[in-house]
Amino acid sequence: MRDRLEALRRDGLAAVSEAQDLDTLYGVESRLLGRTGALTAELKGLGKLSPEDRPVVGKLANEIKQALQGALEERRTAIESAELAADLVGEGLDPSLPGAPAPKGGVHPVLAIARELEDVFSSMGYVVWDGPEIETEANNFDALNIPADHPAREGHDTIWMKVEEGSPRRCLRTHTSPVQVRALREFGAPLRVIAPGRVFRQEAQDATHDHTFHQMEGLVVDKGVGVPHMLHAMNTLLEGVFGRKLETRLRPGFFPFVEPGFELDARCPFCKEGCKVCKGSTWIELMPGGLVHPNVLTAVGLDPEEYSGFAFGLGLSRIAMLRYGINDIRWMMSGDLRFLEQFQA
Ligand code: FA5
Repeated sequence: MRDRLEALRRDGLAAVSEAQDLDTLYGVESRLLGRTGALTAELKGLGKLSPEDRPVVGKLANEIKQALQGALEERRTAIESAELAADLVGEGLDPSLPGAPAPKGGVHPVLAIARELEDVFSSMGYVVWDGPEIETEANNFDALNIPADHPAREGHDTIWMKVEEGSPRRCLRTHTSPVQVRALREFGAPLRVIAPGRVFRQEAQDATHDHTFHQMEGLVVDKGVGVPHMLHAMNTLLEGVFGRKLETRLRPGFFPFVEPGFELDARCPFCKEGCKVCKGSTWIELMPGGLVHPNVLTAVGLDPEEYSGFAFGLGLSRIAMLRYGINDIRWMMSGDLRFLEQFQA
């Protein structure tokens, strides 16, 4: 029996290595190891051996079975790889053909403008800073001199987070102004900073109002800073975006964190006599600003006798509308590819 087993090993391994395709290999496998295969038959005959021979011959038979199984597996992998390689260079495939074009991404119009402005302001020594979108009530309102019962808190139509009872309140930031507070605490004065970012308000939507939109805060605090510095920064910003002077107007505006406060409006580019974008006025409210209120400086530990500053809050989404001639702000956050694909990089 031992001789028969050795012959089985020799012939079996030879048959495996000679097989050129998977069908032949499968035939060899079933002739050797199948239910009626040669080795299976030998294994069945083990019971007839003497108790002394059985373990020795049994061990040999198992070794041969494993050797054959290993060789079969190795040969199967080799044949499969060879078949794949043959397919790849066969008639079916022309590797010199260009592939299917991958869809190209673009930069969202709001991000494109934010990046341009970051370049303009960085070159003037401004730091680009960011804050979290979930903000504390203290930073979003208190440190900005907005009293607890002030209508400005309601006016922002704040979206409040659920917090455990007794914990400080948190909200989705309603403006980028809390980054003024964060940056002043981080860097102290003198400081020049801009902070582009996403803000949220529970707001009825229309062509110029969305519940989620982008602003860019600007802040300069130093000794002897005044309104002319602010106007220079605002005009530099608009020229940076539009590459030319825009027709603008400045009017008084009220924000608890500035004194005096202003509103900078730009002439509506969509009409001459009033439309749904400018709501008939021919002006679009773009950028409020003013001189930093002494209470804000005090809240971050600065002496308002020593330092002064200006801040502005640009409506980035609205600037993008003007720049690209988009007549409805709701396109910006719509995620609609027909809109976005127009802004390929
Ligand atoms: C503010 O948010 C102040 N934090 C701005 C500020 C900063 C004032 C620093 C003074 C000093 P306001 O709520 O007006 O202000 O919003 C600023 C700009 O954001 C607006 O001029 C407008 O361009 C844009 N904006 C306001 N609400 C919306 C909205 N719902 N959708 C799109 N843009 C909006």
